[in-house]
Amino acid sequence: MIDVATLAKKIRLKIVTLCFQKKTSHVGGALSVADILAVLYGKVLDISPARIKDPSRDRLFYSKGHACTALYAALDLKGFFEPNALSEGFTTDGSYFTSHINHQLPGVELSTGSLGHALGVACGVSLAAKRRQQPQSIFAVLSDGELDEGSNWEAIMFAAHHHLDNLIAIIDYNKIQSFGSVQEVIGLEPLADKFKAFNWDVTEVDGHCLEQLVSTLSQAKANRSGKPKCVIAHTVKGKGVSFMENKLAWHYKSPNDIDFQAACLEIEAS
Ligand SMILES: Cc1ncc(C[n+]2csc(CCOP(=O)(O)OP(=O)(O)O)c2C)c(N)n1
Ligand SMILES: [Mg+2]
Repeated sequence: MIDVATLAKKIRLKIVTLCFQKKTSHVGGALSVADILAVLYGKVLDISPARIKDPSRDRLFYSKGHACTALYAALDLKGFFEPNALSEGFTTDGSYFTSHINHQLPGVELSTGSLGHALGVACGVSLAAKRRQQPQSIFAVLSDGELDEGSNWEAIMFAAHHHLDNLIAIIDYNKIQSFGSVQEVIGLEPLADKFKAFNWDVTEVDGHCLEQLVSTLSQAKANRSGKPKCVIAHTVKGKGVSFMENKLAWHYKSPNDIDFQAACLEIEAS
């Protein structure tokens, strides 16, 4: 089986390749979440293409649908798609590989892109699973800028009220949104205290340390303490490509020939 570090590297290579070939955006937010998805799909989630219809499998709700290349890459590497379907279909007219994730694809639970919706849906699914006494865990991956949406805070209250301890929210806290830093647009701090005040269990991790991610996410999955769990993953937008790291421009910019060659060399050498 492919190890998590190799999976993360392959996810990054696929992200930059898709964004280069199809001239699409959101490469920075896709690279920041690559390690989180590698750990989830490589070690933590009880999901496989063969078990898509199994009601007791885990669920991942990916709220930052604009950063679709990261999720598409992870699912592709885990065998959810036919060979070449992603590379040929991505953003092609009539294809389900749309530039914001699409639930018509195997492994994608919810079409997202309009930010602020996946956590609420994940809450409903978590509540249903508890009422049916199903064993699985429900994960929701959110971006930081997305927390400006009030719908998230309704979901955060709802989850604690219903003791949804089968729910794990992961915040990709890369500190940058589309037109400015999180701090400039709407500051989130003290973010951990906010979740704690809403009666969630909170853990903060380095979102690029694979060992920390494996142990934190596995523990969050195992711990059924009566509270929903939030993992605040401190990340770097553009992580893995030095000239994209912490650069606002790479929210929307698409790599040109030179950027693409340089990015691949760096990722391959990492
Ligand atoms: C409801 C809604 N408002 C605005 C947008 C436009 N938009 C696309 S990405 C984005 C913010 C990106 O920043 P962040 O949420 O932090 O994502 P990341 O840094 O992970 O890319 C915005 C405002 C949107 N997709 N949905
Ligand atoms: Mg962000």
